[in-house]
Amino acid sequence: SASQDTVYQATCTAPVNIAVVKYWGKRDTSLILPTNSSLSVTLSQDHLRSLTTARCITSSTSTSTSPRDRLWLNGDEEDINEGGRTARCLAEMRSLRQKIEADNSSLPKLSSHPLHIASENNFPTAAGLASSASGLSALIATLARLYDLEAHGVSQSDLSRIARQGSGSACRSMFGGYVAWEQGERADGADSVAVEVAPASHWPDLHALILVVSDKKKGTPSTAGMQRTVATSALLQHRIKHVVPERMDRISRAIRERDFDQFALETMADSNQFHAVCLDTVPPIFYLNDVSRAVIQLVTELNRASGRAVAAYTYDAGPNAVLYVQEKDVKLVLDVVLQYFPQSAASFPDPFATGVAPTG
Ligand code: 2P0
Repeated sequence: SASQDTVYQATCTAPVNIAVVKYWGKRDTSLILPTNSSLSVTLSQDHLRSLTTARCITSSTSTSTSPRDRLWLNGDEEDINEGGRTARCLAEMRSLRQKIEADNSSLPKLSSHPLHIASENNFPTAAGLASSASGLSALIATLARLYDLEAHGVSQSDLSRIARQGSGSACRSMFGGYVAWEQGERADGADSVAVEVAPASHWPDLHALILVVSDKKKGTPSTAGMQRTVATSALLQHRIKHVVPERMDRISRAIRERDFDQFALETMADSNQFHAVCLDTVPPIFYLNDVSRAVIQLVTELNRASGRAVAAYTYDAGPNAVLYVQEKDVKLVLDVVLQYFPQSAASFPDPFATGVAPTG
């Protein structure tokens, strides 16, 4: 057959996203269904992205007796655990391809061959940024291209549903710009998908500054931390019922209207509440450190003295700050930050990585 000597290969990239309304809590840990909707800004791929290549091994002369899927992350081979998240994503993608092959007998039977996948990030792990979102998103985008799924009616939202099962926040990296992950109501997760709130071109004036406060690995992994919060925090129940739904509406409107003051207000309030929920967990989870808190005070004082929102801070499951800033204020904010936190080569080898947000 012709496929014997044909190499099927695809390469895609996917961006990092930083949530302004935080995802924290699952109602279904297996399907990765969240307890609340979330919303993120996609960062430019010039600075931060995952790049993934997938190859379908169709050779009939393979020396391996039981050919299997293989995965390399930043050059090192990783196990694909049976029943794990990666295995699940691969199975979902194969099953979509299988349906298309069943309806189009002329298509090569890629779904029955093993995959070799290599993925790398263009940002150092020292940046302290979660790479699971861009990594899992790049995996799904690459397999979708290899399997030619979009030409056969599979949408970005369909793909986000699969990326979600790799890592919750990954579903939001399937789009550029401003992206909501709608929590959905169904038990099977069919309506728990990412949707575009606005494309990157809608508000290109917004920049993200990443302040690396510490390059140490965080204490409590997100997956375990959020389950402890679901099990123990009364504040989380208040947040998901009475805070997030209205905040999703207000911040979506602020983005549509390019209202930076409102965007900043909601972003900082949501970061604060996420970390309050962590503190309300038993035993408590601490992600912010003294430097994180000093940055919060500095931004608060800068905004107060300016009589308007100049910068909006947000923190994920670690001490590093992301500041959202309008283009006209980038220089001012960097100057002020560097004045109060002079770079010290000894303690911070690469203290400031700046990303321009957002782009598709
Ligand atoms: C977010 N974080 O919305 C929140 C804010 C961290 C703080 O999504 O278990 O790696 O793989 O679904 O997506 C980190 O959690 O967790 C996260 P899993 P994930 O960006």
